[in-house]
Amino acid sequence: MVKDVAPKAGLPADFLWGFATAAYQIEGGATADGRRPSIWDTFCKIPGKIADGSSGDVACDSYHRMAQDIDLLNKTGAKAYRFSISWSRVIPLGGRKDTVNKAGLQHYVKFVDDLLEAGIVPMVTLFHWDLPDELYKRYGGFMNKDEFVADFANYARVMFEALPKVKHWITFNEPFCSAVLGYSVGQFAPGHTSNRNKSPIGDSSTEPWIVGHNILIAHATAVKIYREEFKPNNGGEIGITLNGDWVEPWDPNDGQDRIACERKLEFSICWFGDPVYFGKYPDSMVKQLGDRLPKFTEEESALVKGSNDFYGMNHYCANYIRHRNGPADPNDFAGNVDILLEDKSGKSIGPITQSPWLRPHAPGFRKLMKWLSDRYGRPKIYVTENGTSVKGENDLPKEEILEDEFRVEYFRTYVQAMAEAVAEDGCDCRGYMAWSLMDNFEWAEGYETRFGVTYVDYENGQHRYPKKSALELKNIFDQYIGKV
Ligand code: GBH
Repeated sequence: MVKDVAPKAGLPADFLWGFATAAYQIEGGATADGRRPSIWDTFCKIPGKIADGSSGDVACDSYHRMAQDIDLLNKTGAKAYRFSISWSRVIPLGGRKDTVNKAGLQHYVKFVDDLLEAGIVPMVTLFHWDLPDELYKRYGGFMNKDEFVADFANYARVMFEALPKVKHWITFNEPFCSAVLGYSVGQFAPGHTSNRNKSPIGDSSTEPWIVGHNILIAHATAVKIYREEFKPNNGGEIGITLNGDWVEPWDPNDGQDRIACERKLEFSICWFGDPVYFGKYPDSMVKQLGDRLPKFTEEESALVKGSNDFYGMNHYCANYIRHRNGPADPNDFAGNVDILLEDKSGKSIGPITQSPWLRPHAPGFRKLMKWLSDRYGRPKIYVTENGTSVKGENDLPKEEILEDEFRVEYFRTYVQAMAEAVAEDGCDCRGYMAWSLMDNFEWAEGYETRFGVTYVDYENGQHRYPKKSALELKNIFDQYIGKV
């Protein structure tokens, strides 16, 4: 018998940790200083799309509370802050021939200066789902490759130029969600789907694949611009953030379920990851989707291949995967599998939360980090999101919300799993941003689902109250940092 030894766990001394947010989820100020609508402003106006009928019009009012948010970050001990830019605040109509809004741009220049002054490292996402609405109306947004790529490139250049002090750039957050939730399921803006009960327009069998392809080209174009025109002087780094949850077979004794797990990872993560690291789509996707999956021209493939200085990893949970028999439905986007929360014996993958898709399963974090590290040749990884909602949290009195032991336990176990991936498995993980700094607009779920380490009192002037988890993260990281 081998004696059980606790796994080694540690993180490098210069490990960057902090919190993440996104512009539309926290800023509010929807029409302040010349901002124009994004596709999310428009989507929120359609009755039935957002659970509580809300929008990001006011949200956490962060546009007017920069100093408060920085104070909050300081209270937590965070070393870094990941936030996103509202494209239609900076270029209200969005396009390369449209005017740049000085006031909108200046807001971010000042915010970056103030963060740095407070000793907090900014990590900036250029695109977290809020496409300028005008670009959608003008030419179909993501669906129009030439126009979209050129307009994104212009916007990216404007931001690189304006924020030379930013050293960590993320092009796109979770392109999977823009493509699948926006153009297949229809749950996110702009709400395209083949389901005619939900939308008069959309083709779930083709559009998500075109959108994903065009986002990859836009990402790689922005990276090329950064590397050629800005990196030599500014010395920063740039990458894309991909969502990805871990997978376990529904029936561990069924070889087909085990193969289905790999296929599910390929459809959700490698759809974007393989082009970025290998210049091509995974074989499983080519096989299932045939001509519906766009082909990279040689030039595109060369452009996209190698377009990451780091891998941005968003990770929340795990699922059980069951293979399906027979040919895949033309609208399938998961690799012809069922995504389940319970295995064959009825065991849940983890405890229930407020989010139907999210059940914590910390061992999956270590396994996925290792899986990614192996597949992509041990890239430098930043965890750009990780966090949880809490079942029924919104219905509790404030004093109880502030004692969010469930969230604290989530962070304890997930950070431990990450520290094991580094110390035991040799993963090159250099940073971690918890989702989220504060409760915010949780997209189609509105404000009922809270992901924050800070309670935001929406009824009473958007006041912020740190929960237990806000203050606990520093203690958690202190245990591991410098121990590897
Ligand atoms: C993140 O995405 C977002 O970046 C952030 O803005 C958001 O607030 C946060 O998480 C919390 O939700 O079953 O195939 O349809 C969430 C990750 C990825 C969760 C896709 C739901 C559904 C996959 N999402 N997933 S599928």
